[in-house]
Amino acid sequence: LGSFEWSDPMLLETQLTEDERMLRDAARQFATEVLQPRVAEAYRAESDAPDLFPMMGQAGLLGVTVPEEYGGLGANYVTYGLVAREVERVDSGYRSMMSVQSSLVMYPIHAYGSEEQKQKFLPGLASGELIGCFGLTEPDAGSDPGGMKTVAKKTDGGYVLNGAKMWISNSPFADVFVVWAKSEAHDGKIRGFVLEKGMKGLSAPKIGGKLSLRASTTGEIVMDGVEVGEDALLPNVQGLKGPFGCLNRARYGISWGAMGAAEACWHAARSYGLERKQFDKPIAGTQLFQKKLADMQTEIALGLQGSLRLGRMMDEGQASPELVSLMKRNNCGKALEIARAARDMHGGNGISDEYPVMRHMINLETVNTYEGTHDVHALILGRAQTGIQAFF
Ligand code: TGC
Ligand code: FAD
Repeated sequence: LGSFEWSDPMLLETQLTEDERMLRDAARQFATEVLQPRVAEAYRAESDAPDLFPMMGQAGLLGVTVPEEYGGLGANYVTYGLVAREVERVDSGYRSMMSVQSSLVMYPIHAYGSEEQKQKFLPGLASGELIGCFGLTEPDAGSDPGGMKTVAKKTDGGYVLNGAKMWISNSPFADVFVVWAKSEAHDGKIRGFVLEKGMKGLSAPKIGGKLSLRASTTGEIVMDGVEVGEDALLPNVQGLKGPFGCLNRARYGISWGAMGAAEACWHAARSYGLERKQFDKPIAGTQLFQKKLADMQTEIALGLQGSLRLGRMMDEGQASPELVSLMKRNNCGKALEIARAARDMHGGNGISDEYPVMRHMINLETVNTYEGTHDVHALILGRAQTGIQAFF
């Protein structure tokens, strides 16, 4: 038998290609040198960070899977997941900024957009010169986006949009708004529209007072008679499968990202336990402490391995939306449990922002909720194995 690598029991490292490792290492360097030094203050101040987008763009973190001809990296989904893991090791909010831009804005423009829309928006989004947001959730339609009230009415040369979106990452400083609305001209079917900052009737007030994901800016999108031309419509998709096609990619990335946050908490708890002494010995030398470390190690090793397998299946075109739900749900739920345990293992210091554990823990409350709550993904999996939908 081989030797045991405590921090990588499944030898994930050996399952990656040289290119994947190289792009992962670049993301790790960016996360360590640029994101890590600013996160504690950004979180405390709940500050906006539009300046991070060009830096992320330059580091190749935006549009990892988008083809190079549109400014992306043209890399595979495994690489995208590895990047999410590195960024979320620092903070879930930073990963949010990155994954909304890549999976929820660049992906739909690339997959469903016209050639003109791709040429117009993708290079700027890849460089971070443009910032994007994705408006699906509404005040009265969260887990059930099919209940949205935003409507697009046909005009002579295009559409007029009315409605409001809620809890939208990046919206207060976004330049490009991918929004989903029921289009009267298409039998009330859900269609995607690309709106631009400055359009008359379009505003995006910030939501303040968030106790979670404070390093990421969240806002509303208010559309009060926003008039757009035909060229704002994403021509190549209709129905809920449009937004869900984007969510499949983002949820997959979150499954990796949540494990990055969990790893940060696990490593912090281990180091803290080796240094902190009580009853004349390191607390890492107690049975209860070691049991918690063993549980963390096990869940993270299994979670990462699951995400890698899902990433390979995505790259081979074999992944199902239900498997994405399984991994998003499992890894978010497990990461949250790990962060809560790590917070406890730090004792009183665990509540201080000098240590990362409580910040990760509170962030993971959001990560466990957005892109489909833990329970909604259970219902997706329950339906897939019984054939009975239990949503209503
Ligand atoms: P249902 O009847 O199941 O499906 C309606 C149509 O959609 C298709 N579809 C999918 N297509 C591709 N991928 C998927 N994952 C799909 N899921 C569904 C389906 O095939 C069907 O197509 P068609 O052609 O037959 O019409 O829909 P339902 O209304 O019963 O939905 C139920 C449910 C619970 C599955 C769904 O609504 C759901 O997943 N709810 C969760 C909502 C959610 O995830 N919202 C995310 C908002 S965005 C966000 O949170 C970004 S945070 C990002 C960040 O900051 O990082
Ligand atoms: P609800 O749907 O009202 O759910 C409340 C509770 O009821 C949950 O526990 C849920 O599991 C449960 N529940 C709901 N339905 C059922 C059911 N049928 N059976 C059993 N239990 C049920 N959205 C975007 O579109 N774009 C974004 O960029 C974005 N960013 C976000 C950023 C942050 C910080 C946050 C907090 C949210 C963001 N969201 C975004 C919204 C997010 O996707 C929603 O909050 C999420 O989908 C849940 O919807 P909701 O908040 O309306 O909760």
